[in-house]
Amino acid sequence: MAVSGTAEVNARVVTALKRCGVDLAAFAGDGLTARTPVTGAALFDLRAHGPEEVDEVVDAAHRAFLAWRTVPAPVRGLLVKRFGALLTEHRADLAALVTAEAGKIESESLGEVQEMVDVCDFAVGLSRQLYGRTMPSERPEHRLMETWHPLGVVGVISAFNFPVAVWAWNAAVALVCGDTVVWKPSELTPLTALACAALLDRAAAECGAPPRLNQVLLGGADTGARLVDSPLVPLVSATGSTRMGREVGPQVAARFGRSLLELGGNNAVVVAPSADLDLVVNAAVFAAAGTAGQRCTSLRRVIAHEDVVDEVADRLAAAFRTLPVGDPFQDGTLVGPLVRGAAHDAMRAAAERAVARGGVVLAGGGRELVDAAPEAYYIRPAVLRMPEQSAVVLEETFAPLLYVLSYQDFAEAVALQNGVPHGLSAGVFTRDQAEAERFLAADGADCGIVNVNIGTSGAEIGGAFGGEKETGGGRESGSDAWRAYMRRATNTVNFSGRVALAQGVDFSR
Ligand code: UN1
Repeated sequence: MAVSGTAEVNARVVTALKRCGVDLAAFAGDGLTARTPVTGAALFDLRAHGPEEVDEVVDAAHRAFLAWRTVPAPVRGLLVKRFGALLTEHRADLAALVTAEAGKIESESLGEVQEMVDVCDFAVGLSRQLYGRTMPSERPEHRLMETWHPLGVVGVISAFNFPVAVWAWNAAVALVCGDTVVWKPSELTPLTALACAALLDRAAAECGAPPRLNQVLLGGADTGARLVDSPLVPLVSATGSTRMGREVGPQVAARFGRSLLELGGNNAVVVAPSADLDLVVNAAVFAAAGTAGQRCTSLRRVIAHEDVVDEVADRLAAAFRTLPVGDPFQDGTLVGPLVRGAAHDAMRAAAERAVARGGVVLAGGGRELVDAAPEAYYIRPAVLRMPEQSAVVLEETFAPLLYVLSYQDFAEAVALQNGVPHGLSAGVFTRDQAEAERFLAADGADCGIVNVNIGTSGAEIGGAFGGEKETGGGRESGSDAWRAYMRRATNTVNFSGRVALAQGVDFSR
C-alpha cells in the first residue's frame, strides 16, 4: 500500500492554511519544526516564542480581558456563534490539518472539528445561562445571592492528540465567560493551532470584539512553564501526561492560581457474562485502536468474565489482525500512524515487559509500511492476554496496546478496574441491570466518565469531561464546567436601614 508523499501532504497543508487565513511566511523562523506523522518528514520551520516573549503576550491578553469582561455575555456569545460558523465553513481544511499533523483518519479529524462546532453551540447557549443562585437570607430585609464574573486570562496547554477540540472546549467557554485565552499548543501540532486562531481572529474582527482575545504561543516546555508561572493567568487548563500535570499543578498552586488538569487515563471495560459480545467487540476495537490508541480515553484494558474471556480475546485479536492500517488520508484506513517513533518505542517496551510477566501477544504490535514510509510509524494495534494486572498494565502506554484480563466475580472486576492510578473513563458491558447500577454506584467505577454498554472513548461535549486520581480532577466542556472559568461573588444586600448581624451576634453599643 502506498502512503501520501511529503510533497502531497505539504500541498494540502499550504492550501488549508491559506483558506483559513494563515500567512505562513509571517510565522517562518527557527525553534519549532512542523512535521507530519504521515511520512515522518518535516513540513515547515516556524519561529518559536521564547519564554521571554510570554510576558508581553500575557499582558496583551490581560488588557483584552479588561475590555472583554464588560461586554454582555450574550454579546460575547455572538462572537463564538460566528466562530462556530467559520469552523463549519472550514471543516475540511481543519480536518486536513489535523490529519497532516496528528495522523488521524479523515472521519476522526472531521469528528474533532465537529466537536469544536458542538462546543461553540453549547457555549452560545451558555452565554445566556451563566446563572447564579439566590438564597434566603437569615436576616430580615436582606438579599443573599451570588454573581458569576469573568476570571481573567486562561492559559490553555493542549496535547497533540486532540490538537483543536480540547482547545475549543476551553476557548469557547472561556470567551463567553468573559475571559481571554493564551494557547500553548503541542509542539507537534502548531499549524492546526494557527489555523483555528486565524479563524477566531477573523470572527472577532467581524464582530467588533477587542483584538488579542486568543493568542497562540508556539514553543516548547520552557515557554509553557513561563505561561504557567504568569501571575496574570488565574486559570491554567492543561491537557497532557500525568508527568506534565505533576509539574503544572504545584507550580500554579504555589501562586494560588487555579489549574484544570486533564491528564492520563488507563481506561477499562468490564465484560460481564451476559454481555452482547458483538457490541463489545465493535465498541472495544474503536476504543482501543481508534486514533491509533492515542486518546486519553483510549481503551487499554478489557476485564472479561472467565466464561467469555477466551471468546472476547479471540474475537478482538481477529479484528485487530484485519484492521486497515495505513495512510490516514486514504479512504478506508481506520488506523493511521503513531505520532512519532517514541510512541512506538514505548509500545514495544511495554509489550516486552508484559510478555516477561506471562503476557501472550494474541495479535499485532509489528511495524507496517516500513518500505513505503520508512520515517513514519505505522503499527498494527496489539492485543495481549495477561494472567494478572502486573505493573506494566497499571501504566498508561500511549499507543494501541490492549490488555485482556479475566475475573470471576463482579466485585473483583470493579476492583481491577479501579486498581490503577488513573481515573478517567470506564465502561461495563452487561444485560444485567443490577450489575450496571453497581458499576455506576458510589462504590462502583471510580472514574470521571462511567458508561454502560459503551466504550471508554468518544464522549459527547454536553457532559463534563475529565477524571479523578492521577487524571487530575479537572472538568472541561459541558454541564457546569464553565464555573471553573469564572469567579463567584457572594453578595448580601441590606435594605432594612438597620445593622443586623448574622448568627444573631449582638454588638449593640
Ligand atoms: C483526549 O484524548 O484528550 O472522549 C480527549 C473522547 C474525546 C476527547 C478525548 N471526545 O475520546
